[in-house]
Amino acid sequence: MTQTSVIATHTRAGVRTLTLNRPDRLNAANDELLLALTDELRAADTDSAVRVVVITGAGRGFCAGQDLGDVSGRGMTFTEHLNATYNPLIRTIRALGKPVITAVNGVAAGAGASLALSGDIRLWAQSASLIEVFSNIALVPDSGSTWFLPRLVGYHRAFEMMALADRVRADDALRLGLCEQVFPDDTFAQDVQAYAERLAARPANALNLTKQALNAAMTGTLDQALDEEARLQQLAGDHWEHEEGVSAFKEKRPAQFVRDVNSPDQ
Ligand code: LHQ
Repeated sequence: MTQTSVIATHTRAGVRTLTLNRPDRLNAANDELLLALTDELRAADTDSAVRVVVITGAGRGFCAGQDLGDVSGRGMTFTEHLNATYNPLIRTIRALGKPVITAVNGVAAGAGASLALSGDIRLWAQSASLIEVFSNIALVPDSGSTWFLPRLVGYHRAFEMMALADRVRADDALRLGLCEQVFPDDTFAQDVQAYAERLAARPANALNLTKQALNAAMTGTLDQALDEEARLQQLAGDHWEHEEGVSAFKEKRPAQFVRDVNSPDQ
């Protein structure tokens, strides 16, 4: 376990867990936290021992959005602040060459809600909730909420959530497609780790290319998606993982997609 003041980090079985660590403030984000989290994500991306990244929160909150008591960003305009901190963080998550799980252990509000939605996989504790809280302080949803949310729930429900800032609880979040799984509070950390380890055993190169394909398809046409699939499929098919998957199928055994991290082609 390594620890800066704001992000606690530990790695187990190919899973790097980054824990937002300002529990007294429900992990509300200041610049230090946002920049440290972005740095940790970039480090995880280039570390061959890491196959999956988990972002979660310490204590009873996931992230309460911008720390409203911290004025460190206020030497800048709102636009400059977003461009310097939140936007690079969200872009880093979406571009990361490894799956990112947002493990939403408690309330996710404002930019914290955007962060919760930004993962490739979203796992919630039963007591977690999400609030598009921005309009309570007469701001516009940011950090990607205006992009993520209508794609998940449609324009009208997204607008309602943003305009009224009602709390969405886990059962509704699952029904609305804001998360993939809900786990009991008392086993949440273990359940997330087990889920992440299952993902870590999957073919890392193929998942990276799948993420690239889906990201491109989210903003493109069918023609573009077909071309991109054809391009990326070549990269997948040329990789040892594909050969291993086919061999395992023929030999009627489980595929072994995890090799020694020191292996040159890993
Ligand atoms: C907090 C916070 C917080 C500081 C709880 N700050 N202390 C981007 C760029 C530039 C500028 C502006 O914004 C943005 C993006 C954004 O994220 S804007 C949205 C900012 N976030 C909010 O407005 C959320 C404010 N918090 C809340 O509405 C509630 O705390 C929620 C609904 C999250 C949780 O409610 P409760 O479970 O009832 O907890 P609580 O309110 O009692 O909070 C516990 C403590 O955490 C409390 O401190 P205290 O010393 O009284 O125990 C809060 O003051 C503190 N806290 N959020 N964002």
